[in-house]
Amino acid sequence: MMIAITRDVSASLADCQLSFVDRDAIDIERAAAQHHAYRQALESLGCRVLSLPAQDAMPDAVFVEDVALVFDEIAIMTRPGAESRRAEGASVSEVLARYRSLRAIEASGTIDGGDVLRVGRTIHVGQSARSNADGIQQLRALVAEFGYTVQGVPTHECLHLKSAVTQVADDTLLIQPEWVDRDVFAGYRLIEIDPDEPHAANALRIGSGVVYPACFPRTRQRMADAGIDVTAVDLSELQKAEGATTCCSLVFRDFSTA
Ligand code: CIR
Repeated sequence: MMIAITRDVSASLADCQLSFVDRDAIDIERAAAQHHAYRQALESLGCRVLSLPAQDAMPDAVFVEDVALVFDEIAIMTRPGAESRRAEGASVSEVLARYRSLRAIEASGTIDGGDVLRVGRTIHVGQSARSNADGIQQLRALVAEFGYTVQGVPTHECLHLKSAVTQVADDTLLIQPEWVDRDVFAGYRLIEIDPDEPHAANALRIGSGVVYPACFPRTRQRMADAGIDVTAVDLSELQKAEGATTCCSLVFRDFSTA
């Protein structure tokens, strides 16, 4: 059984952090409806979805991916790079503590979960404005005993590593080569996004399927052509807050029901 931790959309989402997209009016009711459909997509792919109540004082709290890293062996509470987001983790850690032994990134390290892409025993970490060298070194030390290798990866013109590259099948990554060097991922089968859809590299893999924004039909077709089963969801309002599919959940295996 897979668990997906999510959190309802904050009424204050319009006050979110923005780095690489221009501020545009966000329809909160529509964002909440899209988030509901996203949760249903996770359920349709076999997740048990846990919904935390909205945190209206924290505009970006819907993006739960950034506050924790969940591995099979442990979970690590991150220290998000944006100071406004540092209080978001407390309620998530209460839930995660039921499933994993918890560790934490300490000051002055910073990591955003959106920068962390684990593929097998390799953990790629974006060297972005949100994740610093101290955070990456702390992560390396925390996971070494479990046999993971941690590799820093420079990113350009995007918020997080997973804005630029995500895993869509066992050996296959979806990549935006203008935002991350594709040579770093030369050992994998790579699907490039369609150049007309620059934000199209963020896909959420669950089991043998992928949850994916409806607004990138060309890249979706590339995945379909590669045999990948894609569930499309409309996330337009969350995308205005610079979030997309991976960032709205923390998905992990529940060993207590395995
Ligand atoms: C932020 O700038 O932190 C939020 N507005 C968006 C976070 C998106 N997180 C993610 O993709 N992992």
